[in-house]
Amino acid sequence: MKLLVTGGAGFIGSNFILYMLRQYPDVEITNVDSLTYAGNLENLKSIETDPRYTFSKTDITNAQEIGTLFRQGIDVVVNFAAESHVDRSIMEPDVFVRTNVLGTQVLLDAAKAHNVKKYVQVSTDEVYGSLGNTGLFTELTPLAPNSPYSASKAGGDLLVRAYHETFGLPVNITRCSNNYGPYQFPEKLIPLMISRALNDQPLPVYGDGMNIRDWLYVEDHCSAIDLVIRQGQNGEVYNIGGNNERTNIQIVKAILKELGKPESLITYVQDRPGHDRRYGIDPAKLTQELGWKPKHHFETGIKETIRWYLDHQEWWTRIQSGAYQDYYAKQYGERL
Ligand code: NAD
Ligand code: TDX
Repeated sequence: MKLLVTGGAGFIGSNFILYMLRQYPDVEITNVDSLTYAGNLENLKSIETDPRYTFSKTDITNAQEIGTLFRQGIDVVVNFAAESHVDRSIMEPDVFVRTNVLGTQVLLDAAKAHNVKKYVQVSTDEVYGSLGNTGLFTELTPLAPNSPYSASKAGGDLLVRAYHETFGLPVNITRCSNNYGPYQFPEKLIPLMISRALNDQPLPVYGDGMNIRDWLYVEDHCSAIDLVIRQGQNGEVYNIGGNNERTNIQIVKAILKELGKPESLITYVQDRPGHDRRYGIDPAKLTQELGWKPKHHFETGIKETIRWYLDHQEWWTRIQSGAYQDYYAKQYGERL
């Protein structure tokens, strides 16, 4: 199988490439990534000389270069490439629309022109908006995105759907809940809190800390995508989640406890505008129709993740410089 993975230098994409190369001796992977602030080839150091793996520094909005890459013959496309951080989307929505909407359309056109056997769009539960205290997102929940990030992801999803309906492109859309695990950029809740706690810096908790996210270990997301590639019914959407809802403050306190750091580091800061209150995924379609089962329990997964960040301090301290710092100054000003 010749696989074209976009965004493979990011958090989930790099975990997915490592997972697929471990799983399948005969897979060939081309990783297409423009290396934005979130792309880090260090994540893939262990396989950079693997003959089954090729990297191309290419922007998915560049139709000409994308066309050239598809001409080598591609069986399956998995599109992870995206601007992925909600807070950044509030500051600069335009780059989100460019990559997440226009980039998706460029990939769909190339997939159509070159008759790929499967196109998988890696999307998010955030396209469904926010839940109240009860209920879960199913694949039939109407799209109601609340941030420029989730709106741009929903825009991409709608194009994917349209290319199936109009051109018969063999697509799937996956919508996963919040991921955690190795190589997650330290702007996202869990690695941000781990890295700041280790440096005895205040931990910025938005609003009242009672927003709920549904957490899944990244490798379980990868195994679900692998299954969708092989067994997903064309045109179908699959929700991915491990029934693991936690409030943000629970997560932050668990990290502090594990690291032996005081709760006095917790600092409540102004809420994120448009902050979704609760996400919760109903994964029944994936578990019942395709037989997917997550392997990792949160209690052990979070401990392993904290251990990984402790063992890889160089990885995240190198990231925490330059543009990353400028972004934090803009985001929090003098508050931290
Ligand atoms: P990430 O920000 O860590 O990685 C994104 C990658 O895409 C980076 O390597 C970046 O360089 C690359 N990229 C960005 N713009 C590009 C462009 N124009 N052309 C080529 N490459 C480009 O993101 P992530 O957390 O790994 O998320 C991957 C995908 O999974 C995204 O589509 C995201 O919406 C989705 N998702 C993420 C989560 C989560 O919890 N992180 C949950 C559900 C779905
Ligand atoms: O400093 C923080 N303080 C805080 O309280 C940060 C960065 C976050 N939060 C809160 C906001 C959210 O309720 O923690 C929760 C998780 O925040 P993020 O890590 O920014 O993730 P979220 O906004 O839930 O989106 C993530 O999951 C869905 C990914 O970033 C998306 O790419 C994915 O689609």
